[in-house]
Amino acid sequence: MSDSPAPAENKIMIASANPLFRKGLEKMVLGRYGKSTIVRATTTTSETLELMESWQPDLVIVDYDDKSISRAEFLHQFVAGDLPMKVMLVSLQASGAVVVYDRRTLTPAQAQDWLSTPQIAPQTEALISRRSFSMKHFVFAGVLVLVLTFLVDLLLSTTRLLPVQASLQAQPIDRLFDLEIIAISFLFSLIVVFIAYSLIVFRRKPGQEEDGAYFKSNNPLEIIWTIIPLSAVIGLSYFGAITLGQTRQADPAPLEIKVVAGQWFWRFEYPEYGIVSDKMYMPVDQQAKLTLTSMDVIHSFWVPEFRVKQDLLPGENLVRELRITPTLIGEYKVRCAEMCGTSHAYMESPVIVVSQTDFDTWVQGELAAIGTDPAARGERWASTNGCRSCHSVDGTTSVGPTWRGLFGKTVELMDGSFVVVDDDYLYTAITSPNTQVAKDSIPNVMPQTYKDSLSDDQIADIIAFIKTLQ
Ligand code: HEC
Ligand SMILES: [Cu+2]
Repeated sequence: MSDSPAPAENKIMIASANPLFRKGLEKMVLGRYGKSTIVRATTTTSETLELMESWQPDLVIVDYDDKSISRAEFLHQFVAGDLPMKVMLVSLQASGAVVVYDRRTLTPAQAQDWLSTPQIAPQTEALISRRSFSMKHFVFAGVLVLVLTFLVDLLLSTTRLLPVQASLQAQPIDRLFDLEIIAISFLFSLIVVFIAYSLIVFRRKPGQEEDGAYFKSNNPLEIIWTIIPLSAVIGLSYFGAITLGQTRQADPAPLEIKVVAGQWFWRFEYPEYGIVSDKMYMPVDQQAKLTLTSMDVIHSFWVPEFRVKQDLLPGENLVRELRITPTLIGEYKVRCAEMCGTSHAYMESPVIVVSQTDFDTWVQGELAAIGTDPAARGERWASTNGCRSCHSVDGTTSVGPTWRGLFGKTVELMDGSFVVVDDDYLYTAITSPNTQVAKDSIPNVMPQTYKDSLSDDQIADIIAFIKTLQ
């Protein structure tokens, strides 16, 4: 509205079917121009046209949002007349936008604007310039996303997230990791850049009261943001399946190793050589075919440097297989990657990758050790079968009773009877642990499976070993 203190107009007509609009404007106009101004209001097209003709107002204020005043008819009469008159279009929906037309200067283009465009003419231009302005924002933010993706990827791939790569099977897995790290860097950058950009560039500046535009739906955008993630997920599962296939490729002549896990030990058997060990020795560059099984609960075989991982399940029909071709000589550790009880965290054993010659030397050494006296063999069986994780040989009590001084001792059983520990007692205690349980011991903790997994010779060797612990 004009700021001039003495307006030429004194006959003002307000055309709107909306009573709030009429009342509000009338109050404003009277308050501003004083009692000398006459205000009249109309509510329909015909009423408006008639009064415009008969009363000849100086200024007509039209409610632009009101569809009950026909714009075409009104404009026709306004352009056709020749008495000086001003028209003010007020749109409350378009944030109170106001356009003023003067009968003497109204051009056909202006009339066209008014009739066809939903927005008032000067705003259309602003809208167009705002749109190219927002394209500029997208291009700029897009470049920032790419730069940040590159930097985050660089950071993630130079910080050593993964331990050294020590097997053939690790190579395709690491390629998949590389791909995923790029995807992670991109998604991270996409979100962070757009949030930070909006917070900084589109923050509310002082004096700015407008809300942003409201979008209800955008089909192309929704189709795009469904198709892109869908194809990304399908693509990743495709690469995942290929990678899985590559890690399972079988060599014709692998070294067979039987891996047995139990609470809480690992046992490695080499059937080709008749060796049982609590350390896993592997010759470099030769594929090992591991067959894995558990004596009690579910465990999981995981050497991070080899990348591959496999659960060990109890039960003969649930034996699992894993192929590993070590490529780097060194000492690693297998750890249990499945929560399996109180000592789960300590369920680690050495995994030693050596040259073929060193492997042969180790095999010879193991075979020689088996040949010596029974007690020495028994000591080996006790450690390779995990007895030592529950029984100490130095007198300290751990999960089970110590073996020190056990042979020849008089033991009080749960039923109150007394027995002297001899060969028979030990044999029964190993093969059927719940038959005779010492008074202050807990039944059902010691595995019940040694009767099947140990030969009678091995049990005799262990008993010979226990006898030496006096
Ligand atoms: C998970 C822990 C655990 C493992 C592994 C384990 N034991 Fe035991 N063992 C026990 C517990 C607990 C007892 C006492 C309760 C019982 O007799 O069942 C026990 C009792 C025994 C006894 C009788 C001791 C006594 O004082 O009466 C002998 C002998 C024995 N174990 C030998 C072995 C041998 C040999 C192995 C390996 C082949 C082995 N244990 C593995 C927990 C274990
Ligand atoms: Cu475990």
